Amino acid sequence: MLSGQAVVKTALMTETTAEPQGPEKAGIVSIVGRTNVGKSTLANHLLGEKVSIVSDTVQTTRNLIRAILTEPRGQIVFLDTPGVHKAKGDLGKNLNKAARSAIHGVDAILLVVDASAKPALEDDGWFRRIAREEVPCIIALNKSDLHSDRSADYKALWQEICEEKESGAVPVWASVSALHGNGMTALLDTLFKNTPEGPPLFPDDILTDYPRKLNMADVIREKLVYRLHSELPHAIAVWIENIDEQEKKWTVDAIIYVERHSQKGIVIGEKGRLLKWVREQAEKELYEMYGVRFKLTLWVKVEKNWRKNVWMLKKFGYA
Ligand SMILES: Nc1nc2c(ncn2[C@@H]2O[C@H](COP(=O)(O)OP(=O)(O)OP(=O)(O)O)[C@@H](O)[C@H]2O)c(=O)[nH]1
Ligand SMILES: [Mg+2]
Repeated sequence: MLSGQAVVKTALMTETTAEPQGPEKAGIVSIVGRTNVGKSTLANHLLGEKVSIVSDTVQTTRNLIRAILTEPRGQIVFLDTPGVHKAKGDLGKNLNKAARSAIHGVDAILLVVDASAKPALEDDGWFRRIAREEVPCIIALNKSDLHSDRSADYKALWQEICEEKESGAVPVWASVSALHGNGMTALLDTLFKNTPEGPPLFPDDILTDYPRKLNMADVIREKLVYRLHSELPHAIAVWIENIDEQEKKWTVDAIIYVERHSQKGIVIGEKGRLLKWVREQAEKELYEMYGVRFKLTLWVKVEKNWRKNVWMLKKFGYA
């Protein structure tokens, strides 16, 4: 539950190796990489709680989301970022820019790659970007549960780029499966080793400072994206218009923005079936997250070219 921390902490403490308690530690770790490599899945697993939505569509994450892990040995504030990909429009370009600048002013960089596939152009870009960074870099070779292991290709690429850039940077390589949780203990130990001394940055009972309205909108978008294909997931934005918090039930009005009338029909589905499924799934997940029943009302609105409209992008926090 996002508001109830006790469960989360117990789960995490059994998973991590107990270290003798030393001085207080606190730091910010930026989780970066190309789109779809599993950054949000990893952030959620490191935290033991879902704070960031996940899908197999590109640029699922559209905002910078802080995932705050507090343990007896210290606090790490993970920054989940949008995945970089070849962007055509303003939305994609803005998200790429936000992700690229998220490596500045942090204590360590956690670059995630999909080690089950060959390095892509965007991986090359990230390697070049971090090769001369002064902060510690950890490269998570994710999706280790899948059979094809291309880790050696990533290590060779790193070598090549460092030679070209005359950099002696040596990252820590960590083989993980964010989906199944393999390699998490070792990864967390490495991250805490690279965390500077200092008092916590957030109170110890906070998992994220991501605004509730944005989180609720993301949960609805995640369910939509799960059912929609092709270009449609990119043409969708969700906005929470109103929340009425009663003790036993929260009544929420949400607007689903699409760009064309034809898309509106697809989102609603035959006899409203798709929208009904989305509503039910989102209500269920929000109940699990917030521990209170939800009554969602979903409206679908056409907003032509919202992805090019700077005001709309600002409204959603995408610019
Ligand atoms: N097999 C396998 N799949 C994974 C693993 N980690 C993530 N995935 C899947 O990869 C897809 C993308 O995961 P996300 O966590 O949304 O990836 P992301 O890097 O945050 O993507 P963007 O937000 O678009 O940048 C989802 O279908 C995940 O279930 C893993 O360790 N193994
Ligand atoms: Mg993501």
